[in-house]
Amino acid sequence: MKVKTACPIDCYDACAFIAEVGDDEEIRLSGNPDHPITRGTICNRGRQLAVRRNSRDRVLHPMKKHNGEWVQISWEQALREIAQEVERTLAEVGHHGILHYYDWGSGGLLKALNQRFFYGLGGCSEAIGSLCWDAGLRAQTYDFGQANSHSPEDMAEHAQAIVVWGRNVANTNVHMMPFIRAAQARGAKLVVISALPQDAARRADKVIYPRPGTDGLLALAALRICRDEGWIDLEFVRDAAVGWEALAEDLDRYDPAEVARWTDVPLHDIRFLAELYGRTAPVCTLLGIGLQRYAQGGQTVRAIDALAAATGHVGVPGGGVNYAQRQLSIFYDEEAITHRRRADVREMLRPTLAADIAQADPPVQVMFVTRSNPIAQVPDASRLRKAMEGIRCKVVIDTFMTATAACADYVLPCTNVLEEEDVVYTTMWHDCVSYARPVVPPRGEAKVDWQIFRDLATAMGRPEIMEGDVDSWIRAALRRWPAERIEELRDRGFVRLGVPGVPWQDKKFFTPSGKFEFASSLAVRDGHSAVARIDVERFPEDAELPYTLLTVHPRKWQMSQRDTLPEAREPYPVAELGAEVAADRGIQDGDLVRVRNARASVIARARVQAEGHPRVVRLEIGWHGQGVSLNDFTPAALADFGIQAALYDCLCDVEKVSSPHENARATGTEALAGRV
Ligand SMILES: Nc1nc2c(c(=O)[nH]1)N[C@H]1C(S)=C(S)[C@@H](COP(=O)(O)OP(=O)(O)OC[C@H]3O[C@@H](n4cnc5c(=O)[nH]c(N)nc54)[C@H](O)[C@@H]3O)O[C@H]1N2
Ligand SMILES: Nc1nc2c(c(=O)[nH]1)N[C@H]1C(S)=C(S)[C@@H](COP(=O)(O)OP(=O)(O)OC[C@H]3O[C@@H](n4cnc5c(=O)[nH]c(N)nc54)[C@H](O)[C@@H]3O)O[C@H]1N2
Ligand SMILES: [Mo]
Repeated sequence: MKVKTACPIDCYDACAFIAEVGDDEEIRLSGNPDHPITRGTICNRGRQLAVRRNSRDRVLHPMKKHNGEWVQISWEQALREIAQEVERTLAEVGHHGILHYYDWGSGGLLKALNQRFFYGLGGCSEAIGSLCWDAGLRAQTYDFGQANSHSPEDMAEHAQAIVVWGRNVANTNVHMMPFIRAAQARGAKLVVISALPQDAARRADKVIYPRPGTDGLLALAALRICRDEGWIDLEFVRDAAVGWEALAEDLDRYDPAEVARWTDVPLHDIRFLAELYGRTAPVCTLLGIGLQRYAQGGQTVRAIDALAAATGHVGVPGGGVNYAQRQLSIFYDEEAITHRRRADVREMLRPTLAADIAQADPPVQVMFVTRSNPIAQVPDASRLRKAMEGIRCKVVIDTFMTATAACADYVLPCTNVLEEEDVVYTTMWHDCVSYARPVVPPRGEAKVDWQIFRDLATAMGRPEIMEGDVDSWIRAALRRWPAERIEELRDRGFVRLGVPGVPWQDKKFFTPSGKFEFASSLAVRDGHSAVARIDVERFPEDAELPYTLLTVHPRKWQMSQRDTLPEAREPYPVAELGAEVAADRGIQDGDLVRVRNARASVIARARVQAEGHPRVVRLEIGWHGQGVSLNDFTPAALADFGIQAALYDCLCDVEKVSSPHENARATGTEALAGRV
């Protein structure tokens, strides 16, 4: 039997699946070949969803922690006890005493119904802001009015050069690669600018490895060269933009020779970049999320926007500064199913969650976690562990006993996407949306999230909060769609919404001036400089911690969702070390090393990298073991714009601890490593 369904993973690509079910509910997932973007191929993360569905380690029953041990309980008991905890909290401190922490572990539209339960109680405390991409979104809001991307086909057909700037395309956005290859086959050049070595660099005509967090300087120095050489699109800056003069004057701050020293990018490469943007047309920039996870991450994105805009690559086929795809929000009405506007919500910030919980008045008495694994993903995670200890009742809804679930009092088993009906609507890139339908029945006693909240509402005598059914909710949230389109979505398994493939072609922007804003009035309103500005004083320096630790997205799995992979059983994570780190510390491939900073330390297996910035250490996020989450290393600091965690402003040191031979005898890694 073949079923059309969809991948709900938080990702650029958002694949449409074909699922084939064999004996014993064995499931084989492949890509839907009709999908115009993902074209029948899927990645290992997608395939793992079938393995996760059938995994032995999956949580199949409601669990309660009793004297530190997990015991299986009935749904009836779980719901009754949790309902009592919620009611007690409402009576003692009111709805702000209930915290709902969620993220985008599933991109199903109906997952928003989780929020509806809490809004239906009158409100709650809720985590807002982003561990992901908010500084960059805000930067593009200042410049363009909204973060819009070109269609992949437009890039493939028209770009003369593609600059992959801080996006790990070959791993985090795999379906971009065929479009890049198509452009290259036409003769387009590929340039990769990355702090870390990247698979896509093998296909590149040019690779630049800047010091982490300094790309804004690089962009502004290149723009200064363009200004001095007269490589500016004068028509664009005069007719379609405001503030070019102010920025042009400000560029005097960025002497290319000095910038070369700060960024570790040779002067001739800064010149190369200037020539590329100044003298090639059109240039398509594919901007990643990584480079805005710094104290000046928002300014960095503005600097790159400015470079591309001033040299004439905005609003033209084959151009664009492609960071996110916000043209799609008009198609969905989440409010219609969540009713958030009626609720009284106390906001806490994802990047500083531990401190916000610790300071909360009234205090948080009950915490719910859905679609997320914050102990693995929130910066300075050990503080969050402590903050959670102070919360009377913690409920985690998930399919596995995650690092966060381990800190909970109740774990409630939810369905895997292959057991659900939903509209999967989150993509960070293209304009397709997919339909998920049940391929197999729920395993064990698992229930879909909305059903868990409906049952909880019923246990509280408040069933009206979760009134409705799948069909009526989908029609309400998609109420702006013609009815035929919903039918098409169900029949084909996906639809293409059809947004402009070349945003801003009419040179009308969503900014207050209606133009591209090199000088932004909204930035000034928010307390920032009017024009993109990078301040070298704000780059972190610490003589004791000479290297930058980048805890980036894993190649083979999605964030912490690695339970079904062999890596999950490895006692040591792999630390990829830049060439200077290895040379300074006398480390060779395969050595066991200690990576440490003031917050944490971990024993890792070294892999020395010839490529990449030489003073960078890479650990793939989502690993946990030795009593640590890799986010024990990261600071709970905010980036400049929006509400964004500056996760990559993280310094560290590395030392060799023993040879691989001693590894076999290395016992008690807990004693060697841990939270400091
Ligand atoms: N395989 C896989 N794919 C994923 C995910 C996953 O977990 N695994 N997660 C999904 C999600 S949630 C997201 S947000 C996206 C993220 O997708 P990406 O933006 O591609 O990945 P990140 O891990 O956020 O950022 C890492 C990249 O940023 C670069 N980088 C870091 N700092 C700098 C810098 O200062 N300058 C420059 N030039 N480059 C820098 C690194 O070299 C690396 O290539 O991926 C999605 N896709
Ligand atoms: N140090 C560091 N930290 C980071 C990042 C980084 O690059 N470095 N990246 C950040 C980014 S970009 C992001 S997006 C966040 C991601 O943060 P999270 O979204 O918390 O990441 P995951 O580890 O994927 O955890 C998702 C959890 O949701 C569960 N889940 C999946 N589907 C469902 C469902 O339908 N219902 C329920 N109830 N649960 C479900 C999964 O089993 C998994 O345990 O992490 C951020 N944290
Ligand atoms: Mo993300």
